Amino acid sequence: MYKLLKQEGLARRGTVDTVHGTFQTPCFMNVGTAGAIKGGISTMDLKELKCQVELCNTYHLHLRPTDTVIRKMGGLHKFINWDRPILTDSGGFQVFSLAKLRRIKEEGVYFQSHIDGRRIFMGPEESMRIQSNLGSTIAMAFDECVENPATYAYAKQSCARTTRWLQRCKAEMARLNSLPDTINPHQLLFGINQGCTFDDLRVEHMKQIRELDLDGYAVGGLAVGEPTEEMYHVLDVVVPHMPEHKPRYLMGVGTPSNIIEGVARGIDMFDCVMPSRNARHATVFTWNGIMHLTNQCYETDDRPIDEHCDCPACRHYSRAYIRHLFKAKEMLAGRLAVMHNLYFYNTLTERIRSAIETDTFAQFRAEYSGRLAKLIR
Ligand code: PRF
Ligand code: ZN
Repeated sequence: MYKLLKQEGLARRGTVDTVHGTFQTPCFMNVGTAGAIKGGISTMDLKELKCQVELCNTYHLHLRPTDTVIRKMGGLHKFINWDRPILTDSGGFQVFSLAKLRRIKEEGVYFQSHIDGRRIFMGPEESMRIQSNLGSTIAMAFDECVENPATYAYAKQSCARTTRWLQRCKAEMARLNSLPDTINPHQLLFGINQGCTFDDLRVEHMKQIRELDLDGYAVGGLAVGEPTEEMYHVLDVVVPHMPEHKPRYLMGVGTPSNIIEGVARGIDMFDCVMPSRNARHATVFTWNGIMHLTNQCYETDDRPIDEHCDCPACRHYSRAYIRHLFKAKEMLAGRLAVMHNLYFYNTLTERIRSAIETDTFAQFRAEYSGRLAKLIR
């Protein structure tokens, strides 16, 4: 399933084959939480924006419109009209970040819906059944994303439980994939590494879960408030223990420079709400750094957001016009800015891929890792 095509240092250029087609890594997955990218972006738009994989959320789709409705509609791909890979997050993170009144037990998590307060239970089996009803390409294991900071003792017992949950996920996924009427009998399962910022817990947990021989491995529990250097340190420590011939996914990360630094440490897949969320607040990424489009200085600026960008917004509209749309609270403002940012992220990973192919990733990193993080006007 994962093919390693080329390596430069720890940075990997590869492909992931799935029933919904092959995607190229390093890859940025575009976040469509409830089955759509926020900002009014259609799946037709996504193809124009060079999106390879869409990420959707088990938690949100289970609450609304429910996975049974989506199953009746023929599965998530058909429902949202997207024929490329879809990765679904397990709910293990959203339950912890969104739900109210949660209680964690060995069997799973009891919580109240953030929409209507309804009492819900989700454990490893429930998460797998929901993701199987959705029929996504890649299902994520049900994990506990431990809050930062956490005590060593708590992180240790939580990791052990996440491992037991993973064993249950694997068994349930195998059962569901072999049922005669499964939407996607080739659904893949990725395990998730946890352990906060404790090096020995991270490594120990990674060693345990790699024994389960899953289709891919994610690093979870990062970008949850720890300093960036600590996140990079965890990657330095844990990535050498990840299987070489499986895709490696850093969950919920991050800024353009986080992505470059993640690739430099051996990560293949990323996802983040940052490009779409920031865009909706008029913050856009460019090859020279970050811009706030609502600044006065763009009032009569005839240039596109980025002069080196070929996205639909940059091909057709000026900074001055998009700034005006934001000021006038026109829906088109967010839509154009989201299109630009997603195109930027998808082009960033594309440029990273060609840099690794031509052994110029080190130069690319030196040139852009700092530059893309700067605020410009
Ligand atoms: N677990 C899951 N999803 C996630 C995370 C995690 O730890 C994170 C952490 N940044 C983002 N999304 N299941
Ligand atoms: Zn653009």
